[in-house]
Amino acid sequence: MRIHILNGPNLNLLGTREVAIYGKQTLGDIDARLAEVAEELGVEVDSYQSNHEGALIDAIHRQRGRADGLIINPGAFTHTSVALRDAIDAVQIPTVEVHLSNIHARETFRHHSFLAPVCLGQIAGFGPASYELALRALVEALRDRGEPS
Ligand code: CA2
Repeated sequence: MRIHILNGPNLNLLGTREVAIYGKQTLGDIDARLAEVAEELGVEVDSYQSNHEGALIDAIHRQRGRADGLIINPGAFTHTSVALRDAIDAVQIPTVEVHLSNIHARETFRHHSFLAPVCLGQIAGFGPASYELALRALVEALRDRGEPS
């Protein structure tokens, strides 16, 4: 089973600034932990980060016929991008939306996600653990659906 992890704009800066909101871990730290969890679960993971909406859309399209599941932190595109939502809807790959922070407890403009309605679910507010929880939940959901392990 192959899971692809996508990270959107500014998440390459994790661990360097805004540590009070997003924590001290870098994206590399998060990827390293996801690799450990993937090994434990017996699945393959790889990840991609871009600050560009079109590059993220291309990355989603590239996963057609490759990934069994997607985990995406769309960053600020969560709240703006109909195009990312359409890309997820188009490829029909089960997707979990993740956020480090609890977007529902922050500014009103962060409460709405354009992607959530086309995702299996959303995990928000657990810091880097949001990604681990998303990976565990997605693998379990795919196995329940009878995806080959
Ligand atoms: O909580 C999340 O994971 C977010 O997706 C993070 C986005 C924000 O726009 C969403 O509303 C919620 C922002 C990521 C910015 O990351 C930074 C990291 C370090 C320094 C500055 C920004």
